Amino acid sequence: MQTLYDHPLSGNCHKVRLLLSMLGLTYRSEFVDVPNEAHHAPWFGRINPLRQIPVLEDEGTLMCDSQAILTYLSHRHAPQWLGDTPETQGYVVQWLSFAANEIGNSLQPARLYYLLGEKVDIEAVSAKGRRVLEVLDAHLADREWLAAARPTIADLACVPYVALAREGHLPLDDYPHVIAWIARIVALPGYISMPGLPPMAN
Ligand SMILES: N[C@@H](CCC(=O)N[C@@H](CS)C(=O)NCC(=O)O)C(=O)O
Repeated sequence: MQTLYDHPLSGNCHKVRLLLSMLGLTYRSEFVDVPNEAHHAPWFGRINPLRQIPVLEDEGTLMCDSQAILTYLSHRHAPQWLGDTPETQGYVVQWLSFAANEIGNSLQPARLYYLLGEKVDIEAVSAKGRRVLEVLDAHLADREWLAAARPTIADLACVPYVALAREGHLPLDDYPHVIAWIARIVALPGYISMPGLPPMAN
């Protein structure tokens, strides 16, 4: 049984929950109360010295970082989620980096500022967030998925904080292609929601 060190409001954890659900993999969720500093306890430092969730524990393997966990799970269980040509595999990594860097430094901290009062330069991260949404909307204007002709882990890595952007006071109304892409992900078999995300399609 795999263990996911997890928090229900974490978009990074949700990337992993989405793939686990879409692959039909069972796991145990170990709640880490990050807003109340549980990740600074000594036991968690032994799980992840960076003191971040998500972490996946799988038969003695500890895997930190949501992008790395998506890659690991796909290699183990469903390589079609990694792209199947050199080009699409490169594009997948490009969008995983975008999720970790551009999204992780804009939409994610904007949300934390409004939800938890985290100290960030809200003007700067909001401007970056709008740029991220513009880039995504333009990219999705003439394609269904970010990196290939089918959904890949690139889509799962990017979607949570994009779909949660409204919680960071960055509404999606001006980004119709992003809205349509989110709807396509919601319609995928195994999609699961979290607070702030669209509910499962009927
Ligand atoms: N690059 C990491 C970022 C993970 C991350 O930012 N996790 C947050 C929760 S969503 C966290 O644990 N924050 C605690 C901290 O950094 O002190 C990933 O993609 O997993």
